[in-house]
Amino acid sequence: MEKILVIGCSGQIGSELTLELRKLYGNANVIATDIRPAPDEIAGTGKFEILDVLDTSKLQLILEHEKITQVYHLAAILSGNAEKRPLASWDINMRSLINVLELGRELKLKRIFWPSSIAVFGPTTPRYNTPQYTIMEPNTVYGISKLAGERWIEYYFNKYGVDTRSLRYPGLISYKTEAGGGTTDYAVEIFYHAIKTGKYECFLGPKSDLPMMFMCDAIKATIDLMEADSSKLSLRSSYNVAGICFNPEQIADEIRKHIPGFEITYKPDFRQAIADSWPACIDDSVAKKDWGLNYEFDLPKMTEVMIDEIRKKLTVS
Ligand code: NAD
Ligand code: AKB
Repeated sequence: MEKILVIGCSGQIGSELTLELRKLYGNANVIATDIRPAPDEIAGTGKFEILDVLDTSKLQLILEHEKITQVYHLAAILSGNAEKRPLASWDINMRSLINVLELGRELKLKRIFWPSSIAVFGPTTPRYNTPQYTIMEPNTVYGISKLAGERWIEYYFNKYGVDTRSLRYPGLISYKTEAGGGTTDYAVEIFYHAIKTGKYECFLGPKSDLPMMFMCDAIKATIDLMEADSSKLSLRSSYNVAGICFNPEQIADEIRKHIPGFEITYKPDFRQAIADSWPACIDDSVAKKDWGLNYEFDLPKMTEVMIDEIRKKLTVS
């Protein structure tokens, strides 16, 4: 019987992943934690505890008391916010991971999921069809922490046999919970502005191609990777995940098919330099070959669902 701990359950990914894990493993077998309160759907369907992942003693207590077998460690400071507080973000991103890995080793946890990001790549990486193995010289504190994290999870697998698994998520797009301070957040914000006001001022320029992925596909990929037979995994750093590649101009065109008068203007800020340093689209053939990564959502299908669901959400509230 698996007993799962989610760290960072109140964020963009955690708020959906926790509920999906509860569907699969049972409400009582998925313990949700975050440094801030959980959304009602999570607090109302199973156990939730406030946890600062830097608090090693409390983390250990929960892992032991709940007899946890698997951890999904999602707590992190994302790219945009990390640039505003570089050292504090490095501390949270790295120390939290080491805490989880060390306890994973000591308590012999069965499996640990920790997400990496396309931010591990940098301006010297080939921008198109970015290979799984390539030049990696990230120039953001977030990207540096993700690249270091990838090295650490691989190290714990090789040296101590801790079963670590990871995906290099692209920008994730969802309608349930707001994005948490990243560079790809425009692709979520744009829908709320389009529906509420018919206008959006984008903080990236029109041609900023980036890899993105709809949350349903991201959750499925995460669980598929965690359930894959260990013998199928040829790498223990982090798998490239491509999703869909588009830029602000292209998503605006797609939104206009549903909201004809939608207007987009551009006022790039500090996040433009971050976006320019990341791949435009990446090669995820290794994940496809190893454990069958696949997607359901392209840009038109994702746009349709986002608009329908956000409209419903705004009408209810
Ligand atoms: P988010 O910011 O929405 O959520 C992170 C959660 O972690 C928040 O609820 C926050 O309260 C919590 N947290 C922060 N500090 C904490 C601490 N000290 N102790 C406990 N909880 C703490 O982020 P997200 O988008 O859900 O991302 C989750 C993970 O996925 C992160 O590692 C992120 O780097 C990675 N990722 C996300 C994306 C994306 O587009 N969302 C893309 C690539 C990688
Ligand atoms: C961010 O923009 O920081 C995240 C990511 C791609 O890691 N969405």
